[in-house]
Amino acid sequence: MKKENSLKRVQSSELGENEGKSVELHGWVHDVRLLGKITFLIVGDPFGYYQAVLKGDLAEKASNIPRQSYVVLRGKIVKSKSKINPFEVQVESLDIVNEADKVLPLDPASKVKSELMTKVNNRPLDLRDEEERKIFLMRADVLNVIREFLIHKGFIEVDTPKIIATASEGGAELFKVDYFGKPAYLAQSPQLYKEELVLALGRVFEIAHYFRAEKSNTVKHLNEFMSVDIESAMMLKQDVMKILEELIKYIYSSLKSKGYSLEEPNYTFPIYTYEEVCKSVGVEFGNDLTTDALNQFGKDKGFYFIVEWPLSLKPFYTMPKGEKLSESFDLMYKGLELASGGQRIHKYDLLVERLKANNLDPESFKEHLKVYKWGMPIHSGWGLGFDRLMMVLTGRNNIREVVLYPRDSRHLAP
Ligand code: AMO
Repeated sequence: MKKENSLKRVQSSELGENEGKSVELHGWVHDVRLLGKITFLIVGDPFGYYQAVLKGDLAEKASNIPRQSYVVLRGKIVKSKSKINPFEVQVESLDIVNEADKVLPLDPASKVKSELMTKVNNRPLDLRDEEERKIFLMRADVLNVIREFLIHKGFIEVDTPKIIATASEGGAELFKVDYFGKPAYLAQSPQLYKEELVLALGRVFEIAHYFRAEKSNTVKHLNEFMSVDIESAMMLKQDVMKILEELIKYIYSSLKSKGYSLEEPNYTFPIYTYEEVCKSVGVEFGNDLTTDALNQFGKDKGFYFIVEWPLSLKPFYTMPKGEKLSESFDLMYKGLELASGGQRIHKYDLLVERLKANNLDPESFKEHLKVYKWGMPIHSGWGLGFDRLMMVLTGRNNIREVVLYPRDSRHLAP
């Protein structure tokens, strides 16, 4: 019978506390370095790297291991002069548990970065590169921080359906699905549900994936993206703008205290009206602000708001402000739109009027409209593009760099 191995299994971050002990270590071969009769393996695990020193037959065996192979080492932990870890392993036994192919689609140990789509198409291997892994560890940290902030502010996390019967953001851009012979769609946003839920829950938030069938291939659009949405009863536009600004600042300060190096936005986010932006970049009132116009306007700015958009440019549920304008806002970072929101219509008749003005049939919204006859409160909210926020936090220029498996109109795999 095989004898059970009784050695303690330790990870790269636990070497110091186990100095002088014989232990078992797992990991992937990041690099192989030969020096005379000694082989040095640089081994990685999800928590860092360590150096393993092999002599004699073991040195010979280790010298041919393809990089990225998964190995199990047993040996003694001693102090090291290596830069990657102050401790190293003097190896007594080596199992090559899972040998990697000699030629891999990308080399995570290389200083030269692969093409973006090579990285995306081979994501698990790409993540063995510490720099890439850090982006996604940060993503997880940011999600936790957002939840912490919103829960502290009294928001309740909800989860609403992603297969829906009616469009929430207008008719275009919808992915159609066959729902047992009847047409249905993938949700573009949680808009209608989050508004309905404030009727009784007051403050709600949802963090989820949404789907938009836009064909355009840009560095800031995906067909499946993640959004952080809030909606609150008894709040006006300026109240939810304040929450958004506080949230952004809280994310920066929390990340800093977790050791990320970031420059905090220690300023009050400036507010510009849509009209001011139009005048500044020569866009005619009523036209949408193009990427070029926004890049021009935002080039020397950080975070800022654009408020009072024309009603005609905002979805049907947006509260009008006078004849032509709306109680709406976008949060921008330089030329990039990060979030949009505002006050919503809470009156049944006005909502029906606005649906018609947008060429939408109130009949197909009847399940939603009925809620507005049950004492719908004044309410406001926003949707924050989480992937775009990650672009800003990591300083990456392409949304595909901060999404594990991005979906655009050209790529469905992997
Ligand atoms: P909007 O359509 O502006 O508003 O979307 C909100 C935010 O989501 C992000 N976003 C996207 N990110 C990546 N790829 C896309 N295709 C994409 N589309 C949108 C953007 C955008 O600012 N219901 C409203 C929000 C609200 O008023 O509460 C809505 O969906 O960062």
